[in-house]
Amino acid sequence: MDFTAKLQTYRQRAEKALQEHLPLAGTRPARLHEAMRYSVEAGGKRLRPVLVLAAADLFSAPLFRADAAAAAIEFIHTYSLIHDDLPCMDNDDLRRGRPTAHKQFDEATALLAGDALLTHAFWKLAASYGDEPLVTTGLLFELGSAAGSERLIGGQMEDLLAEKNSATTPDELRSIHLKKTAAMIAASLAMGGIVAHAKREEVDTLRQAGEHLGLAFQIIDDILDATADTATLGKTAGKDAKADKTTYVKLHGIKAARTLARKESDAALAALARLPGDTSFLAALVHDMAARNR
Ligand code: GRG
Repeated sequence: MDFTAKLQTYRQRAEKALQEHLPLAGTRPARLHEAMRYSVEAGGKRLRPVLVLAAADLFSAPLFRADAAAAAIEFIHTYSLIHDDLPCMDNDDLRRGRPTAHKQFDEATALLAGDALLTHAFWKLAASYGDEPLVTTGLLFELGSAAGSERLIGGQMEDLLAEKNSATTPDELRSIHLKKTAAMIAASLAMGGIVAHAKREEVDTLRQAGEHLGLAFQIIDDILDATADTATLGKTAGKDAKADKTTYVKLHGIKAARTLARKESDAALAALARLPGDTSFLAALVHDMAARNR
């Protein structure tokens, strides 16, 4: 298996799916649709859509069936980044190597572009899988639960509260990151399985693998914030220490954080090994994310 070539193929497919499912440029109101496209087209690693496609592929779904699900999760992820960057949250100027949406447009437009991407994701799922009501329900359930008040948004709320609480414990931090970061990564793998009609237990295993991968991903994110530079990351580096934020690095130090990341990556690999079929691409992706520098 040529990992780099396969990753490239999935990424290209994800880019096409995003284009196919974004509203056309010039749709009225043009400013709103421009802002939605600006943030989506800024790129990024496309980890979540790649996971949807790779999980669907693992269960031999025709890949075009996974395109709308891959686009939908990236729309939600992008909305969460736009809102996270707003002055009322992280107040950041740089994202995906470009000025953040509220810098490029204005705060109200950025807020609305995020809202619109969030809503658009669910509309696209409902519109794309109408011929398979069980798949539609499964996807809406998975994404709604991952992105809602008990996981992505709840994790963001708890993260904001923890910023002001220097007594955050390692268990509390793990729980925040399970919600804020790992839920969407877990949902990506599960949605690929759902599109491909994987069995319920297999979807559960995909979700478990995703949770561990998501935790490893977040720990690496904390390490990169402390060790990498802004140009490489495409977003402001060193923000956590500046805000004295509770992170894996602050709680455990860089060396122990790396060990924890390895532990979560290993648990993700163990979950993948319980799945049928050739999981070598997903396993290589777990290794690649652990070794990433952005
Ligand atoms: C505002 C509802 C709401 C949620 C915000 C995504 C998020 C939650 C905050 C962004 C800050 C952050 C460090 C989140 C943890 C998840 C994470 C590492 C997001 C960045 O994902 P990448 O690295 O980004 O996959 P790209 O740009 O590559 O897609």
